[in-house]
Amino acid sequence: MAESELSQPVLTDLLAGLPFISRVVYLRSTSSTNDILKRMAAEGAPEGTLVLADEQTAGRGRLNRRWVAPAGTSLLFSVLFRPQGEDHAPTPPLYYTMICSLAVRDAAAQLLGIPMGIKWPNDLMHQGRKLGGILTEISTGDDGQPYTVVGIGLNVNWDPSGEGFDHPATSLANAAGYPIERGAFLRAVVEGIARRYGELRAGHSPIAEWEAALDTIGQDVVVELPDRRFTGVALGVDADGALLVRTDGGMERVVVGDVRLRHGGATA
Ligand code: BT5
Repeated sequence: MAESELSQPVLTDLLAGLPFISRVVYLRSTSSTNDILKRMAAEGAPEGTLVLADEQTAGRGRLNRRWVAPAGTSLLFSVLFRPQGEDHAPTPPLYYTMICSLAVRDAAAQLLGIPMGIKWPNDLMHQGRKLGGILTEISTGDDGQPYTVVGIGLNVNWDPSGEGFDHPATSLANAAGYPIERGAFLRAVVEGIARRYGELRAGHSPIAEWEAALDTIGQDVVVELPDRRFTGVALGVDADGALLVRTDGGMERVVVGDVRLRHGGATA
């Protein structure tokens, strides 16, 4: 596969006919696709709106960390989930992170034969290196209904290994050994998101599959919270996706935090 240029017509064409996707916006350069889509959502954008940029000047990770990617080398996009007529408790935001992570993992396996793992809660990993990350943000509309913007950043055709990020990093092209056609990969990911979202709406929980894809489970971990840090063994996740860690002092339930494998190992 060869690297390809993205543009508004290319993107519209690529994603045409997919269920769930209602509107597609291509931006050559923008601040952050999450920020743009949140603004559009506040102004009433429909569920299934997707914003993709070739460059972000203020790409964000969690806790206001930076997401860095040279122009044209990556997939940087955000998707709006705004389910109508939910008559049950709102979907936990982490469920959206889960279906998107699993969709990326499937696309990497099916299109490129690359095994990927997921590091709780939002890191996409290959052999202990970070390939991508997900930023899920929830807001409430004027109608009082919550909506969720999920931003996905994937390193595709560049080598981030020398950038000095918090974790060792890699890209799809590094993992595959050849340049990747971004459009084809994007389409496979978005197709997977649409399918998995349909299943979620039909009442199917992604928890079991996501838990099975987590590199973190069964490992000695170091958990870093905003105010403290502890070590233990990651045993699993609960129904909200919170990480359950057994420590010397008992069981900890981690909702927000960073988790590192204690010995730096990884399975995928
Ligand atoms: C994430 O945060 O991993 C979520 C990243 C989400 C980025 C997407 S791009 C489209 C959308 N628009 C946005 O503005 N954001 C989303 P976190 O787990 O907090 O990790 C952030 C950390 O990853 C940084 O502090 C860096 O150390 C590292 N990092 C930054 N850029 C990276 C890259 N390209 N590859 C690997 N690691 C990176």
